[in-house]
Amino acid sequence: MAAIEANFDGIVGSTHNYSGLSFGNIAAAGNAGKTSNPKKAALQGLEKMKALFDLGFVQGVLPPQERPDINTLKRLGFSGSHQQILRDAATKAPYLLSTCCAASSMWTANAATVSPSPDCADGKVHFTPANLISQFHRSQEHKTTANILKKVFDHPDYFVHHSALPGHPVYGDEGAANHTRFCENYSGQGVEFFVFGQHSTNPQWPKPQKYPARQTFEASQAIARLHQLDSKRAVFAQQNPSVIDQGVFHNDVIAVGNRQLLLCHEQAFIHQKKVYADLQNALTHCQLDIIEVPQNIISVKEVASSYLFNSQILSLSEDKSLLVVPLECRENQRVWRYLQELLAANNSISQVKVFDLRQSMSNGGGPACLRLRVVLNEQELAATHPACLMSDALYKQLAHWINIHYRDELKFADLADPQLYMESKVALDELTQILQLGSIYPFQQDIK
Ligand code: SUG
Repeated sequence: MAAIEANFDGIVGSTHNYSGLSFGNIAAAGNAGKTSNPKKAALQGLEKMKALFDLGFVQGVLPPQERPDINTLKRLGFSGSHQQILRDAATKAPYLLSTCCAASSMWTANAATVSPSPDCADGKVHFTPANLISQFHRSQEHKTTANILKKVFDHPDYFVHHSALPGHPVYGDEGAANHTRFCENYSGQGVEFFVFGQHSTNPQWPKPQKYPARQTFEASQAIARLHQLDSKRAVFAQQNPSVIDQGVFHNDVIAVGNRQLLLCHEQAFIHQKKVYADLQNALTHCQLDIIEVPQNIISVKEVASSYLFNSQILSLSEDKSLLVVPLECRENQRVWRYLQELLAANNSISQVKVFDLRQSMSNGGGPACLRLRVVLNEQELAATHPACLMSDALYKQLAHWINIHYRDELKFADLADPQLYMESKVALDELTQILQLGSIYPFQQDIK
């Protein structure tokens, strides 16, 4: 049966702001305190979705989360009306208010790890929401993410939903940002590639010194077990700790792969040549095509600022691919020159498309961060919630919805504005109607 790769992008939430919450994420730290534009952020994301839909790709949308997250503030000891909780948090614990307002669920590459049905022993698509425990503001996402994924992929014959891994540092999991799949065709069995930042239970293994390694070996192994992967077709590699210390906080900031192609920096992994050999050994049916970018052509520093590898590789045909890159790649002369050379060389990347995703990029999220890849065969696609699949009509509805409900300026002081909280609830309630998702948010369940 034919299969395709669908990309489910996160809709940016109405509280999108720059709070500098993610230690080790250089863009987020550098933009802390700046005024954000949630409307622009959401529209920039939507334009990318629509452009890829217009090119014929299957494009899905995933809704944002309930923010401000009053329930978490309550769990942390704030009480009273929502007005009082927001005011108290803003004055007594501003950091907590920021964490409970982050719109970080927009980066759906961190929503879950997904294994397509040909890879799993039971022949079903497996989903494990990422616990995201490395950053407090993101550790609140997985429960709602699980609710959403269960609604969008809701058929026991085709989809299996696991709980997030235990919330302990040994099992730190950041989802598909550290997971890539190689295959000859989407419909056949593939090789799943897990990249971890540290081995938690064995102190002998190298670790970054400055910034956290968010994904653990133990988490990646647990996911491979849960998803019933064939051990001969699952490859585990360690991310180079020195690049984590230079701001490469996820593997998808320094490597991207699709089908037979791996595009990565020469310093992406420990024992890089062995990683290539392991992947090729596992990929028995076809030749792995590796494009390795040397440090003297593009440095790790430029990797972290341009997000060249946080690109999307989309299959245009059997042997041609489109590379979707952020505007920052065109603004960096060396990166842009490299991309022109890549296009001129006779390899599978035949087109490059540039998107302005500056609002998301300023928090360290590029094109690839904004999407969760789900490989689906015809039956699985037919069983996927249709109201979350992009269409001309949905695009118009979402653009209208964003224009009506989103602000075009947000500063820290606005996060405590009770009006923002009400606006966000009204908008999300309407969105669940547009996407026909029923009640997915805590505030909707409270009302029942
Ligand atoms: O987890 N930034 C996100 C960016 C995630 C990018 N995702 C991938 N590489 N797949 C993070 O660090 C910043 C929020 C703030 O500081 O306000 C933030 O959460």
